[in-house]
Amino acid sequence: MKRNLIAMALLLMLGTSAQAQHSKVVNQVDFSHVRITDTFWSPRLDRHATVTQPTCIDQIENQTARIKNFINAALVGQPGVGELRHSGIFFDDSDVYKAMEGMAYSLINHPDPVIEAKMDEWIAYIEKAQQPDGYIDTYYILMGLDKRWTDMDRHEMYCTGHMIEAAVAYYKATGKDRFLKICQRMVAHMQSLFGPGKRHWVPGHEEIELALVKLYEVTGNEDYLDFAYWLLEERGHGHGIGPNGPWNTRYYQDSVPVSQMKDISGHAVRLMYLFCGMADVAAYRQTNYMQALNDLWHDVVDRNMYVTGGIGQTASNEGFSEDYSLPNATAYCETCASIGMVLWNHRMNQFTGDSKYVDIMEQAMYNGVLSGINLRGDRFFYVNPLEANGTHHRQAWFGCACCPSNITRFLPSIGSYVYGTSDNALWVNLYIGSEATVAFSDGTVGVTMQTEYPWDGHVRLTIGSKMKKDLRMRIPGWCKDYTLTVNGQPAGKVTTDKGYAIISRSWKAGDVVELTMAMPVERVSADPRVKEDEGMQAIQRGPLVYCAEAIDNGGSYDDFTLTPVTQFTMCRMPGILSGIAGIAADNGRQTLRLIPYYAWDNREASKMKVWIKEQ
Ligand code: FUB
Ligand code: ZN
Repeated sequence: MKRNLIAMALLLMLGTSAQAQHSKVVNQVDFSHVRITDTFWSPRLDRHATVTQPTCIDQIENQTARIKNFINAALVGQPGVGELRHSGIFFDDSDVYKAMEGMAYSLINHPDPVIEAKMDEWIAYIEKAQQPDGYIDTYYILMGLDKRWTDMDRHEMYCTGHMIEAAVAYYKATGKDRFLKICQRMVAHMQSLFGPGKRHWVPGHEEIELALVKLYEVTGNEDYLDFAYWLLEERGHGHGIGPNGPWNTRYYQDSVPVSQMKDISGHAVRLMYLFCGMADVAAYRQTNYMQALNDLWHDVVDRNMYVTGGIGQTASNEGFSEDYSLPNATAYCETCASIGMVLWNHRMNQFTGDSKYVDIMEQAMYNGVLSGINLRGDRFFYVNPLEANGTHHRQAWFGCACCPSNITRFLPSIGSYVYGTSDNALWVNLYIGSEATVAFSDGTVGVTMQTEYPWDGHVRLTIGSKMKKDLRMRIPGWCKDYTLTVNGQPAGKVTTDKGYAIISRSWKAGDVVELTMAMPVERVSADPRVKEDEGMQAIQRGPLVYCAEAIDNGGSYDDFTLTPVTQFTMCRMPGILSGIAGIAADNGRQTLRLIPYYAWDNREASKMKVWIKEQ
């Protein structure tokens, strides 16, 4: 007892918070139970299935050697086979896996035997390329297995992580476990080399950690969880030395143990995946990770995030620079980093039940992520600046194709972000038309959502069966005024908690909840410490950030100034840019026409800016 008191006093003196296992407050309703039926998203998912996915498959299979690498890797060492070399970048396997993850999600909204057969075909190539000891990475199989596991930044575990994510998605979508077994053999190989009492290893690019937790969750094998935890704990102890000498520990997020991280640094995508892995492990192990992530969230969001939800200011490190330094024209804002923001903030919401994380998730999703793909679905941005001179355009593919393959896996996964459950409540996080089957420990409930969001703030939710749960509807941070009704009558006693409006009652089949959120045009100012945005404002409506393109504005593009009397008119334009709501800003002398940021660079080349001069 006395010893405990001394230990507690020491902890208090050191200011170290006690370790804890953090149960999730909100559980995800998995994509496999949510069918999207939405006026904004469904056409995008259709285009994903008919254009984006075939584009990625074609790039992976025909235009580049990504599948060929697997086929060739299976031939290495076979009698009569000459020298074979790897083609492309050393982590190109990850694009195959990310595309496969997207194909698996896509099967929910677009069941397609051809896509499932394509996945089976690719899984067979992967299986054949897998080495007898379980190793699979086409770069090293083709370039020399003697060199494998010699360079911590060569992404072997990164590729494995993406393979696991694809296999888990495929298993959930189809019930088939062949791909999972390939992953399990590779992980067993890694566990034979690395771990307590074996070799140290600090993956240069995080990803494996979050994937191992997914593998644990579908298999129940705690060894995967232990391995994920061990890999996280390897950081910050000087183990991450590559063959060419000490690496830049801040770039690799390896300068202090992860639970002691106080500020963000380095490569933005790596950091997001690290934070996801930390949150995932925190659900099952005693750690300080959630306390650390809470502080780190403020460092990302309050000091280093663009209004589009994009992160990563500089190209040189594909990541962070100085706090409050947010240049617009040279913003990096990699599409993958915005996807990382969605993944991480979703997890933060699950642990806290706080809607401020969904606000950021939504901000990144509707702006920084969506801008990463054109409206036709066949061109991609890697870098998403907030100002452009007319020469920055989306491309069909990239040598380093992390962003196209990330967006093709992200889009069809959106079903996983809409709803949540806890013992006592159904949570509605995103307003996306959908039909869901939500499982609680005491039964399942069907839910239908109809909405014109993000163009309109009206949402209609129909409960499909008896339900004795609270209904928690997220009130977005941007929303200052809303009404809630049940079956056409005022909802009665509505309490609020952490950004959710809560209706407690016994629900019966057919009950209809209507949420109406006022969605005026808002003028947004940056933190005064952001010098690049001084004297300027951005325009936002609902979750969408707007921008001006020169092609819509003639002389107003350069001259227009927002004045105190500027009036805004919103106008639905069904035929323009796949149907948008445009905004006209009228200061009495000139008019500036604005379109959603995600829709820029879909017409002829044009200058673009998000921040507009203010008087
Ligand atoms: O290194 C793998 C991926 O390629 C990173 O996440 C991206 O930033 C790009 O460098
Ligand atoms: Zn990327």
